[in-house]
Amino acid sequence: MTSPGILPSHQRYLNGVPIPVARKSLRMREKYIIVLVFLTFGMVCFGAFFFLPDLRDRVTVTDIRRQMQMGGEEIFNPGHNAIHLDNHGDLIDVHKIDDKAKIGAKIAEDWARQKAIEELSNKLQMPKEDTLKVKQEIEQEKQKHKEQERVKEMAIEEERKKQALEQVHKEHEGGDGTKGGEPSDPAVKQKRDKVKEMMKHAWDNYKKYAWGENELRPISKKGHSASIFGSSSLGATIIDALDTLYIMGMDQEFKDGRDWVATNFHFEGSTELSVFETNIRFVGGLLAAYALSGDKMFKEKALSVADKLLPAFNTPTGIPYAMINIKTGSTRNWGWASGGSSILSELGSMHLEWDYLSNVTGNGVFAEKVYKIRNFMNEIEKPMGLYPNYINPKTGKWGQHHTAIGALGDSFYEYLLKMWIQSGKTDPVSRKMYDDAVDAIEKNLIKTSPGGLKYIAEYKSGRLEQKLDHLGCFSGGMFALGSQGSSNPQKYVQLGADIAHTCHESYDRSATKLGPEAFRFDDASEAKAVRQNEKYYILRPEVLETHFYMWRFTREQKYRDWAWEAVQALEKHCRTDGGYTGIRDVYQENPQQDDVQQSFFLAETLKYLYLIFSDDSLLPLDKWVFNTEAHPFPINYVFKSNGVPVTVPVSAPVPVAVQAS
Ligand code: DMJ
Repeated sequence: MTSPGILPSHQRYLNGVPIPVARKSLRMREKYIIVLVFLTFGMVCFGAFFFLPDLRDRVTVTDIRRQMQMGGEEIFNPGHNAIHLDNHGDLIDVHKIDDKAKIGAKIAEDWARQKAIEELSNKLQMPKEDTLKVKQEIEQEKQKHKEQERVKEMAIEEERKKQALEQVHKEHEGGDGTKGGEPSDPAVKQKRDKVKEMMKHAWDNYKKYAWGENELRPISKKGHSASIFGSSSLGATIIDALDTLYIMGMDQEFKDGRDWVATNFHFEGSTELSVFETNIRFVGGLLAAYALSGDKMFKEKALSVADKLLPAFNTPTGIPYAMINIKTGSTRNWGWASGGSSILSELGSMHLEWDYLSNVTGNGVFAEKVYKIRNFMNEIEKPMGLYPNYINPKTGKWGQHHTAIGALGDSFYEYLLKMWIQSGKTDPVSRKMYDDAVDAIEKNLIKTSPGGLKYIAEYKSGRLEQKLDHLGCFSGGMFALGSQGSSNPQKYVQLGADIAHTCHESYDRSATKLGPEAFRFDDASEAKAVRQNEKYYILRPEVLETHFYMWRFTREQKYRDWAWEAVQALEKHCRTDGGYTGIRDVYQENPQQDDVQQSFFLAETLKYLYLIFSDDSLLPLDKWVFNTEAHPFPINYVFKSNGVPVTVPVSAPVPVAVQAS
């Protein structure tokens, strides 16, 4: 018998009948084809073994998110440690080893499962299919139970966070140091009562003539609003005044203000307003009212305001724009600010409010924004160690090299120090930034006039301007406050005292005993305004703020005396029967009045005066830190990403890699 062969061969025919051909071996071509078929088969098996995904261990979106949350270099460089050397020093790919092991484990697991079902069905004397069904039902039950356990655990975790938050709130809200502080000396008490009466006069008239408006025109006896507040009546004076009313024990007034906020304050419908002013006055005022009273309504309102400001931070650097339209969310900077730059004092005065807000709401988005700014400003190169007043939020490059501790710069420095204080002095980054900034200011800007007055000059594109703003007078208090934790406390209390003295001189050298908006140190005059447009006084607090800190740090009577001089001057030149007004020229015996009662007069000026004549137990400085609008926040709140406040600083987000020139 001949074998038919597995492949076609050349058939021969005789008279049309095929002749059977017997062949001993295959032809060459046939051999090649057979080899090729085996090779292909081998490769398919090889490919399946090494490259088919293991369906059981599929990677999910949740896995990816978890990986990203865990952070680490491997997110961006996943293969960086996948290649290892084996015992012989040859390269091996650990992923392949891993795959093999997984396949092996899966086969073993399937086999074990089969076996277990067989054993079980033998025991139960059931057919295999039924045993399988029972097993599946048991599995489903187990899954259900697991899910219920997971939900339970989540609820317990949520409860734990809530309780932790509430515990921290309890420790900080209300309670000691938020009321009282009555001085034992009756003469001092009398002065304090006078300040309280001034507050009542300012408040009552606002309530009578401008309730719900932003500010009061005390002479025209009607409402007033500056462009910083946008187009709506947002009750700026009410919100700025709440905490002052609270600490003064003006309970009915506080309640009236509280009820207005609860029913009428809706942060919407307004057009374009200042991100900075809205933050320091509204977010700050509402949060302080919450911190003092524990009334959660204030916290909710603060959150509603801050939420609307968020789009201002959508810049490549995280540095916010100055203005925001809260209807449309559109943002912009002022053209006059070095070609559309953001302003140092504004971008740097968000931290205290937003960090605290994140802590009391458990929503980390606010803290993340301000840490991003803080880190960016830390990383950026500073000309001569100084921070210029302007920076472009898109490119991260400095604008005009103009540095000042007064207007445009002031509260940036204040917040560096206070971030550290707010953290319970545990945040070394902010402290170092503050110390370095003060070093650079000392080296480059602090001068002494021929008459012996210390002041902080302004640096403007290569030259010094011998001028100090009223706004810059806050720095005396800041230096004293920063003396704690510095390498030379005595030196900084002294610097604070020197600035306090100079600023007091600017008051004392005027006819009204109130200080001008800015004063110069030229040959002809010292601590006096020279230009007409620098001679006004608009009820600003900064000089009294410094007297307050100096009083607390030194106990020197002169600070109380200087504060009292200011009370008398305010009563003489600024009090009207419809409230308090600013004046146009401090050097005139009978100055013209500007007919505006600024909201910060109630928030800051009267608060600092009241505190100067109070005992230290009212808002003690180791428990409270004031924002730049004098709104007090509790110390020791530091944001942590799980929403639970702790007393150690968060490791802040990495700054974006934009460099300034
Ligand atoms: C207040 O709104 C704040 O103190 C701010 O930091 C600077 N200007 C005014 C008061 O002068």
